[in-house]
Amino acid sequence: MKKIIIFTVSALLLGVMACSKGEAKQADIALSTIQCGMCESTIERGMSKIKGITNFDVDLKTKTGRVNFDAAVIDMAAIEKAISDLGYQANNTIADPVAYEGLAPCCKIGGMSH
Ligand SMILES: [Cu+2]
Repeated sequence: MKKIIIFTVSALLLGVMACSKGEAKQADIALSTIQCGMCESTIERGMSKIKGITNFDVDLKTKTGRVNFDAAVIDMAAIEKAISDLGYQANNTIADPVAYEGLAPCCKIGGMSH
């Protein structure tokens, strides 16, 4: 009887741990339209509010975003959509046109050359 209880408790604990741990994944996303440091902070700040994203690092030089996320909560399509909603292209997901229009002039394509 005692053995069964211990087994049950440890199985429950394992289940809880698996749930809170989720499915940690990392991916690189091409952010081909970012222009400046403001884009970088817009994306990093915006992505920090998205559920399931644990970290988002933008590298302006390589125009790449490295995302750490919980695959049990969010998938790549939703992540790309969230970036698009901020006004930026993510891999092959083009920027939401309304969000793009709302960006500061320096953050639009070719912005740094003005
Ligand atoms: Cu910018």
